[in-house]
Amino acid sequence: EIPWFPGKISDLDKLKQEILEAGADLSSDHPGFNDQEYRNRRKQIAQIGLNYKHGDKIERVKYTKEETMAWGVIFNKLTSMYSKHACKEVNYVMPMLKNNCGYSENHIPQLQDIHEFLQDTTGFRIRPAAGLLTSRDFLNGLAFRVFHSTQYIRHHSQPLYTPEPDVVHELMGHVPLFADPDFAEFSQEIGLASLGASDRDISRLATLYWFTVEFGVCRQDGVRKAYGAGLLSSFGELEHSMSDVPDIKPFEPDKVCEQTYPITSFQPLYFEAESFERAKEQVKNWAAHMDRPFAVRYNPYTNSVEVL
Ligand code: H2B
Ligand code: FE
Repeated sequence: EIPWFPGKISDLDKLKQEILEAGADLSSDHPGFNDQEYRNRRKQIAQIGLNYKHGDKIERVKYTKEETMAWGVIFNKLTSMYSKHACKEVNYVMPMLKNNCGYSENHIPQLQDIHEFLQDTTGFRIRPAAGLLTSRDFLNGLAFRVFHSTQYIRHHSQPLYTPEPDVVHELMGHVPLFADPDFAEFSQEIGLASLGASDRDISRLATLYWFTVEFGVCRQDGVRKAYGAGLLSSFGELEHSMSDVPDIKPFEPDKVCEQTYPITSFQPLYFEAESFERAKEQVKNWAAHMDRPFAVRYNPYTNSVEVL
């Protein structure tokens, strides 16, 4: 039995937006757990994602002073580290995000502006998401070059910590590389592999995603650099990943997809990719041997998937 999957881009409206635990009702160690005002705010912003339909303009959020200040603290800390530790593609794109999307210390960028910028660079799209999606739904979106992004921000009491994705993680961590053509292709390749995949293969793909898009490092001009969003959005882990503390292994999908990992502490192990282009080929080859009785091909003219 092949699990249902979206065949055309507007089918993404049919995803149930089944929001996983951390986002739906905040668990008890969450910094915002006891703040009723924060919880209401989260609900209000989540509604934008729940109402969204393909082709709509993404409703703008009027962020409060408190929210913008939390953004500013992290924005400054992270950007000061990028020139040294982020991969060159991120450093190439950051100035464009400042010029085109209002990235600055005093302003939380709006998803609609980023969406339009990505449309012009790699054709990536943004859909507002109410919270953490299931791996299957999230990866299925990538097949269509759609990035499901949260729109709320972490609790202001702890600007350097969040137990779940928030707008800082999405906009600082993920967005810059979705503007890079090779990385965009790489991400779509993981997405296409997820369409109709077995639960077992979805879990393998989520692990590949974890060790690349979230926590990937690469080597550029002989120096280790960060490209994973979990690193680019956490100054503590960015420092850790560039130190000689963690173990570093070459990126090999067969091994990576079975690797276990902690989710509440810094990673003890990172995989180093040669380049996004090479990583894309590796994932493509890996996907060709997946346990799936069909292959898929993306039709960019119609934004639909052909099943072969
Ligand atoms: N949902 C949302 N809203 N944003 C993410 O970055 C995200 C997600 N990542 N669901 C997914 C899960 C990722 O951790 C993998 C594919 O499991
Ligand atoms: Fe992420």
